[in-house]
Amino acid sequence: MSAPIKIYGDPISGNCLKTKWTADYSHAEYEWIALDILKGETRTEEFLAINPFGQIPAAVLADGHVLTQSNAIMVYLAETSQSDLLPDDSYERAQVLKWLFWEQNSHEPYIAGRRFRKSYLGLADEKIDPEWLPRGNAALALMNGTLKKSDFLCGDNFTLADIALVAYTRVAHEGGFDLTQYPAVEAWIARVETLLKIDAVERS
Ligand SMILES: N[C@@H](CCC(=O)N[C@@H](CS)C(=O)NCC(=O)O)C(=O)O
Repeated sequence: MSAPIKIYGDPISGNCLKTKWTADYSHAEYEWIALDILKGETRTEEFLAINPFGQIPAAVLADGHVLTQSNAIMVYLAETSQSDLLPDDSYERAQVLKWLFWEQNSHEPYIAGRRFRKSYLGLADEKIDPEWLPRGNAALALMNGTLKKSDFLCGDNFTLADIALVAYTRVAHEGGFDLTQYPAVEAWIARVETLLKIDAVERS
């Protein structure tokens, strides 16, 4: 029997959790190898030999190939499992990919970026790019508009888009975002947490 996939990750990172939740939901066999970002464990010689970019998540497949970028790992896990997280229809599949690209381009840089600087580096607001708050809020408003019309980002079906976006959205308050302004997003977070069987985050 081939060795399971190894996933290097840190649970403080939404990018890493996306891959873990996709693997769990898809019943993929994998080994989670915990690294501590704050202790610099992604920059050791040993880890740089796996991912020269020094970032997690990183997956080492059974054949030894290395796969990086959270959303690429999620796609791989969905495609190699029996899960229905990635539709077969080309248009519907492209809709899921659209949200994955948007997440990395227009959501994660601002929402995860502010969260890391405020909650993990302890930086004051003045030390954080002032554009990030309005840009993060614009992303949340766009999601709220979509989720007023459907239960999930791609309509009635739960897909990789929801896993990718929920990771940092559910902890956006740690970056100074007020999720109560986005009730459709809050309701969707609860739906997705239930499907993923993960505990709700305390936001009060
Ligand atoms: N676009 C990449 C981002 C990866 C990334 O920024 N990883 C962060 C954690 S979220 C990291 O490894 N930081 C540690 C470092 O740069 O040393 C992805 O989606 O996987």
